Amino acid sequence: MRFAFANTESFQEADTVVMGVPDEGGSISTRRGASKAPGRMRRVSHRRLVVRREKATHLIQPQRGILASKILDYGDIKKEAVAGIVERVVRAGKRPVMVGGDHSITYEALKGLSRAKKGISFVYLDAHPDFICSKREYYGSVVCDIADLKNVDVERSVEIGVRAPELEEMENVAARRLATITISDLVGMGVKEVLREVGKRVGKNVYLSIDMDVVDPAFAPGVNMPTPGGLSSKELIYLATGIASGGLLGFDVMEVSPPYDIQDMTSDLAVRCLMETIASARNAGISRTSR
Ligand SMILES: [Mn+2]
Repeated sequence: MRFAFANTESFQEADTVVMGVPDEGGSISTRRGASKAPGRMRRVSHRRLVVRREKATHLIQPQRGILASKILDYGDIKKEAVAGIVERVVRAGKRPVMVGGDHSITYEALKGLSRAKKGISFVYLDAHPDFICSKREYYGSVVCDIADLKNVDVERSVEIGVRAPELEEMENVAARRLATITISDLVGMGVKEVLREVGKRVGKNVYLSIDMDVVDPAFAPGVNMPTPGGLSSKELIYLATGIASGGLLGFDVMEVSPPYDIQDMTSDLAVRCLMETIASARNAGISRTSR
């Protein structure tokens, strides 16, 4: 099964390449299930983004205009293959979109991206900084791992929605001068001002990573690390589409855990966020020849 919004089978024709990465080997949580997310999200997309009427099917369109993107669902791939495929997709002038799986997959994506592009900024939506450096290459060290990649510019990157940092993470954030817009900053600023701040901070090659635990458990209970006091569904979509419309190299949606979900509401939101973000993404930073 493919995502309901996939509308081409041709790599050549696609401008967006979506891949599932059903892997949670980088998670040390006792809550298992993130590897089930890509499959579940595809099924949910057919229930929630498709209207059936008199034998015909109609795809639900995004909020802003019609879905003009040519989207290939590449299917599920192994975590070890992510970096290579992302590199190939980006070099072909297309936008890679990863669906996890646990958050450590983001490091693999950035690894591939950083082989093809320079001056990469990341925008990281997460309840947690994921900036542990005393243990590496797991879902708690993602930002420490990607900060070490050449071509990733930490000082022109930003974390949004943080509300549950460990002491070590606060020290690492400060030491590496990573801008952080906590959830209370966001409440004070409003989402529109957050987007303005992001626009001022990031360079032209932007990668967006979404940990679904950035959303409040009231809207997204089916995650690895539910943390109260998070974004609403509409704030998530407003932020993700706003960031995307400024130009996006690629993005990911991680950490949905279907076994902990309630009537697929987290998968449903994640799928909606995928479709809306793809639809809003502008081609800035993407060209078939530049590197
Ligand atoms: Mn995370």
